[in-house]
Amino acid sequence: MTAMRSVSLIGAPTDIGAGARGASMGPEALRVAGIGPALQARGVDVKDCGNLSGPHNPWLPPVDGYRHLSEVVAWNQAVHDGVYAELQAGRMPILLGGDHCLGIGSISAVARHCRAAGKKLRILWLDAHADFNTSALTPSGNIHGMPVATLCGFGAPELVRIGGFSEQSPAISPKWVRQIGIRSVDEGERRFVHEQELEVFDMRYIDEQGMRQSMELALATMDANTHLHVSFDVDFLDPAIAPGVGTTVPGGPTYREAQLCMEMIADTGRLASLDVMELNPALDEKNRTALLAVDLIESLFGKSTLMRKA
Ligand code: HAR
Ligand code: MN
Ligand code: MN
Ligand code: MN
Repeated sequence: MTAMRSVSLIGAPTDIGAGARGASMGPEALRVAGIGPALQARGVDVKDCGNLSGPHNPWLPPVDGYRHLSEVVAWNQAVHDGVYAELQAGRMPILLGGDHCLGIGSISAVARHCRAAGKKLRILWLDAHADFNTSALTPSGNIHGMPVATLCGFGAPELVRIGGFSEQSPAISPKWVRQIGIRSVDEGERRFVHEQELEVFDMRYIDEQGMRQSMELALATMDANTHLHVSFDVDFLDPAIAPGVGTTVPGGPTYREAQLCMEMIADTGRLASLDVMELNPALDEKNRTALLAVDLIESLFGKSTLMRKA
């Protein structure tokens, strides 16, 4: 990596799509854990854009399979505009969530940018969950369980169309997505994942083949023209090391597995945008989950124990 990278931190302090309150405090917890200085130490030029704003969380039950749909639309439009502006300025956006419904705004902006620039897009979805529900399939109505399906064109029209996309021409194709660490998928969601042929490296696969083999396959088919987007849901990590999330699922990657995952992404040199989502300081212990997230992001930006040959 020769060119100095320019990163823009964009805070999205909301839990509007989640089933538990508190992810709205995620951006500040990541700043307190030192995300800015950690990136600067990697030789990155860091600009903190501050926080976006949007409607408060009214904490209401779902309507027609969606909780807080109009508020989720408003927040995602704000995220889309914020992320798109930084990409157009030639900077790498890092979205500080906020719950994972905001992946819709972030990734639609990245897709719009790639479409205009003629770039190939690959999305690595690091998560305990597939986030591939629709309003008909969801057991909860929480839109943070729906971003991947929505981006693929299966979602509320107001969300599918953010960034000028449509049901006929959605932001992304399921073929561009690789999911890692999955271990909680709802019944109807599972069928839909198979039907749409999402490429999933679930925990069973990682147990059997190892993180190295999983990441080698997930990172294959990238070339010099690829924009790699990483959507990092902090609940990807095992709850023993990362308790500060709203929906913990046992049996996630260990500290070493997560480090290897990040290091292998860094080695590609293709990382061009990032979401850090679902961190919930209200459920954390002395900010340890935020500190761990920052540690892993350092690895994502090339920090390794020993100097490597160029
Ligand atoms: N699958 C469940 C649902 O749709 C839980 C989704 C939880 N999602 C997140 N993001 N925490 O991955 O309700
Ligand atoms: Mn998620
Ligand atoms: Mn999750
Ligand atoms: Mn590290």
